[in-house]
Amino acid sequence: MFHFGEKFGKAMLMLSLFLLLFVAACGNSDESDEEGNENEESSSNYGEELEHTITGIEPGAGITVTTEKAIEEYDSLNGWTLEQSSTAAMVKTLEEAINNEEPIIVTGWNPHWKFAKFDNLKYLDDPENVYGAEEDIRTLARTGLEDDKPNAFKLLDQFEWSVEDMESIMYESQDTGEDIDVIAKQWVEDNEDKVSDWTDGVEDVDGVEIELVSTPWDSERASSSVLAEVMTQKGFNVTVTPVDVAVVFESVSGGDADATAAAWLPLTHADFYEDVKDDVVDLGANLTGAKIGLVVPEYMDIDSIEDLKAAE
Ligand code: PBE
Repeated sequence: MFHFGEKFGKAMLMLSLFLLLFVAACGNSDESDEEGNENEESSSNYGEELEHTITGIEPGAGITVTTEKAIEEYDSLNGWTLEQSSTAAMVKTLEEAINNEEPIIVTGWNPHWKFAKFDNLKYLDDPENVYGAEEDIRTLARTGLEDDKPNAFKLLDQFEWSVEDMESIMYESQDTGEDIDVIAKQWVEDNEDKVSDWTDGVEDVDGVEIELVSTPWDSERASSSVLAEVMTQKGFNVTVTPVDVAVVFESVSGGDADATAAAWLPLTHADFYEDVKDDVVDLGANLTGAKIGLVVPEYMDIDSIEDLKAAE
């Protein structure tokens, strides 16, 4: 009994020592794993958490096409997908993620009120320059417009304003719930100086028809509404039709529409523009300093598209 007891005791001692070492070893390896993740692969989990999905907007948008290019261009975006839906759905998903401090990557742009509503957003660096640094919003006219409707052409050519001008309309509409059209009319009334530069040398007309094409985003609803109001005051009979980006370029180059003030270049609408550039008249930028790219909340621990990890 005694011997057995002694042996049993020793065995128990060995067992508990073994267990102690085993547990300690496990604990240790857990810790070093976590540390390893934090130090070397801090961003690797976002891909898994997001199921390698970027939250996008409408299929017909320039930024959708550009983001498909980014996915091809960046090794770090290998195996990622762009989920296309609508701008409203993107903003809703973004808001939910921010409320829960969860990671999210959206296709984003300025001017847009999301940067005012959520003050913690940042663009991811784009070292391959797929999205470019700054975009212009240009006015394009159909060939022949200058001869057919010289006063319309002159006004469209002279139309230019700033990011702040455009945003003031977008923000106010967002804050008050009032339609962009109504706010744009008020903006025209309040900004006589700018408007008189646009209409300088433009003669009043009597019901000349003008067909503008535009896109359905708030930025372009603001510019088209302002232009339509100013042209209406000069006596034009203005129609604004919001269409897909592809249709904007087709209809101006084909002569079905007179002009658009909604061309984001040099990159956002590059593919659409390339196809028609010899068949449209480029009236230059009506706004400079626009931007597109991949946008994330600041609490995400990444700064560049290259910080993301390809899907395995
Ligand atoms: N946007 C806003 C549009 C143009 C205006 C950047 C979403 C796009 O075509 O991507």
